[in-house]
Amino acid sequence: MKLKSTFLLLSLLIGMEMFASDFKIADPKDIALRPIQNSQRNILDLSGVWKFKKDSTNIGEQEYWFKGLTDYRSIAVPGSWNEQFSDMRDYMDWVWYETETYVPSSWKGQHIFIRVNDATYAAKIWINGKPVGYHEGCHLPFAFDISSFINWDESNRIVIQVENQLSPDRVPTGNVSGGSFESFPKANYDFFPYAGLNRSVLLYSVPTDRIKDITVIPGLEEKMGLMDIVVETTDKAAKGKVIILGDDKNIEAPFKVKNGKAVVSIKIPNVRMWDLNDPFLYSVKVILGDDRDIKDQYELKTGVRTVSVDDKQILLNGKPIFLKGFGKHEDFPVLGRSSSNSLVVKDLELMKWVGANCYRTTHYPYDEENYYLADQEGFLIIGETPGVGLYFTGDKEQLDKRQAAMKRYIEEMILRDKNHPSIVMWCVANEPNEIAQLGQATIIAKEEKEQAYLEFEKLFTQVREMDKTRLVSYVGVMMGPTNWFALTDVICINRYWGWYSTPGNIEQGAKTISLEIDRLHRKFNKPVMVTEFGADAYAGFHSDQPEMFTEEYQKELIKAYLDVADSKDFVTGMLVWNFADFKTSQNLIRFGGYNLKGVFTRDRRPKMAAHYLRERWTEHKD
Ligand code: BDP
Repeated sequence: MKLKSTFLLLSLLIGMEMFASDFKIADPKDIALRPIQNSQRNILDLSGVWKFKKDSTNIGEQEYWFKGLTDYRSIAVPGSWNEQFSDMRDYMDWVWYETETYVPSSWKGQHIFIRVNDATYAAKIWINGKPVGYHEGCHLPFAFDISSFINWDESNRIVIQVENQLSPDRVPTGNVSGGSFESFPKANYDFFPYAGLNRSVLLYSVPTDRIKDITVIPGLEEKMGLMDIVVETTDKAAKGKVIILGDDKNIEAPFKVKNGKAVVSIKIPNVRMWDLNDPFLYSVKVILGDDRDIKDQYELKTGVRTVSVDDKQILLNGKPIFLKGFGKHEDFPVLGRSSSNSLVVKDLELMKWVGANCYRTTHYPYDEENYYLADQEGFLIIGETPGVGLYFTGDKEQLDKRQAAMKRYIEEMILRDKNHPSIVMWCVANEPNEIAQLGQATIIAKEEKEQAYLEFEKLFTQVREMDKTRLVSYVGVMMGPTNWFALTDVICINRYWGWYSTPGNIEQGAKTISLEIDRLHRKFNKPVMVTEFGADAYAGFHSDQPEMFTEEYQKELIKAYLDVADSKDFVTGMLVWNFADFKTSQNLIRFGGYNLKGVFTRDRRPKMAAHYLRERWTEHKD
């Protein structure tokens, strides 16, 4: 009896110790450099089929599931669990993933990290039964140094717990009372809240004295290209050099690290600019140490280009550029929101096929491969945070949590994506509003409106402090506050006149958008972009006269908006909503659980509108 109670007490204590043990919070700085393979650095991609178990009562931690799953099923990583298991389509609570791997013995002596490229929404990691770290937030990577957790010469168990509870204190928001989208699952946005390890999980090794971050700040003086290269290292007082290679150039500049940082300014005579017709990339190689003793090295490719605005246009390398393209989603049958290089390539090929030159990463940062491809292929990207369904009034505690999430997202996104020439503008948020209920802002007091503006302004300030080389905007919703455009470089609006408002009447819709953008331009004297416009079209559905939900109506509405844009010299871009049909939560206005505003179907077949855009945009190509 005594023995039994001592045993119970002991296991309780061990248990308490386990629960109380600290999960480190991920440090955004650890994701700044994408893992690469070279002679100092290694990668092991853990993509494959993992063990998986649902934990609807959140009992797993108490039952030590981190020591190994029993009664599990198999799941593909990367992948969204909602697509792989029909019985878990709408499930958003806790699940557990497990895999095992050896770590190559050649990595001994280095620092070993785990990098999860996306766990939507919150994740905890255990290695070999020991708690490692915690991260909250979707669509962006996080990493932990796991060197001290590794078992050498034997298999290592990696367990990750993930949950995707939809909540008003998270971003994107969910379960918002009075929110705009009455849907199931109750996300406060229409794309399906796909959950899980949607992108790859990697192990990688780096030297102890290493490069932690490289920021390349491009500029131009006459024909002289400028690159300010900021190198951050773990080694407080090291030396090294930067080599710029490309276009018959081989420019070397030494540096000395002070307090973990060095700034190298490089001039490139007769620079070859990164442009849409010639997306030339220089190779920037940073070497830490000297030729006899290279401690670490990292090579990235980036371009020299400038982005600016005047009162009417966006200028790329000083020349006006019209942004034509789409908002899209990471979305495909079976894959859900998980990454696939085939899809990344296919989508860019189709966008080029219709003559587009730009897309916005609606409504979250995409898998990194998208940006590398756009750099190489000469395509423009507006990089968006996961800030969708944001509002800035109501419960203060929830607002503070959302603001903290946004702050982290902005930091993670810019750290990860800052060196891509393809990204010309950051989009701080999609359709933020003063209040959760669309169009109800009149019910809040003037002070509350001012307070909401100040909160939103904080996000802009953060972006501008972190990156002074790109344009910054947000995308405004119909009936949302327009005074917030004071913060932006470009006025970006999503408009559905002729669809949600004045439905069926394209002519009226075109008149309204025309008047509205005239008014906005007069008020702010900034270039205007319509970042969303479009209509649902059920592929194969036709009518002689354009009628809602037919391919004809979609095409005619897109045409009418593009005609309006062509008639105004201050419209600097038009992005059709959407590139392809995509899965949504179930909702009265989402037939079959799909948003059908794609000009391609979900499996990437062109509707009439795609053919129309191809005619119009390839002809208009300069
Ligand atoms: C816009 C949202 C977008 C939706 C779109 C629509 O930004 O995410 O999918 O409406 O209703 O307001 O199709």
